[in-house]
Amino acid sequence: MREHSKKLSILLNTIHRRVFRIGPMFVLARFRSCRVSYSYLQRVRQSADRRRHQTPQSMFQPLSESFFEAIDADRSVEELRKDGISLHFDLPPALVNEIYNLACSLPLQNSVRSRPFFKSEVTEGGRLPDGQLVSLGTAYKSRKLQLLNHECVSRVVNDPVLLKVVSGYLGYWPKRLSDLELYWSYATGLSVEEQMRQGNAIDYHFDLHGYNFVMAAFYITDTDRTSGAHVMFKNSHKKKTLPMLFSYSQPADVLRRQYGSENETIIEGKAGTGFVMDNSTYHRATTPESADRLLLRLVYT
Ligand SMILES: O=C(O)CCC(=O)C(=O)O
Ligand SMILES: [Fe+2]
Repeated sequence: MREHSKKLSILLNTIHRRVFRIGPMFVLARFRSCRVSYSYLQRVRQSADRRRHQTPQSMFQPLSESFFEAIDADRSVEELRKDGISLHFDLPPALVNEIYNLACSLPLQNSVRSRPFFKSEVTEGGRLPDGQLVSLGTAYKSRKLQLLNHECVSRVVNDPVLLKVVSGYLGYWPKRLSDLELYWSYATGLSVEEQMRQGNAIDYHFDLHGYNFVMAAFYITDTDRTSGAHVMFKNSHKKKTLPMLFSYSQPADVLRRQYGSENETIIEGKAGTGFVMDNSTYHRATTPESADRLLLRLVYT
């Protein structure tokens, strides 16, 4: 019975994590063809607005300077189309420091704990002073857009080159962020089941965030395969089988057969390392073992 309720709790947590707005989107956005049609409609709508001198409804204000001047936006969009990922969106150390300090100063939350806590209270192994082990700690978990009030975050969100890549890939000017997260993944030694129950996405899955969406993610701490690196399958934004389209996660061996093990890509890098990814690809976090990981993650829709 306990085993049953534990499994149910993992399932509910997974659904909660992945499903933002239940509705037709929940079915339609799984199909690439629907996402492409949605892009087309948005593009038509936005050009009609422009003809009427109306600016598209959007929460983004591109800044004049970019952190990513070295990025060739067209090439990056091509990489996203082909592989589902584009690398080298790296943040400068001073900004990484600011974001790190922000994550140390904000109250953190976790889905299995009602009381917020601070980074300074978490000791080795993800242990809080009352003995509870936490595998995740998210800033502003219930009102994540509040992160935009912090310039170090809003400067990344409104980066002109990033927005150019995002709009180039989506095919229209993004309207809003469907997710904005700054979170620690702690090296706890907790079981896979418990980490998943706490919301750590360590199983291969694809996300659904509205009819069309794309993610940018930045490591704020040095991250390698022992400290929570993100892993994804290149090309897996295409060619999902019907059973894949209608399930949450898939075992690695199924994905290796479908997309080729040479496409399983682990993203490692120093603090600041960033990438843009179509998060309809199969992807997952890995369990941090040697160090805690801090990640800033934006999903544009
Ligand atoms: O933490 C990560 O690296 C992945 C997170 C993720 O895939 C998700 O929250 O859907
Ligand atoms: Fe995900």
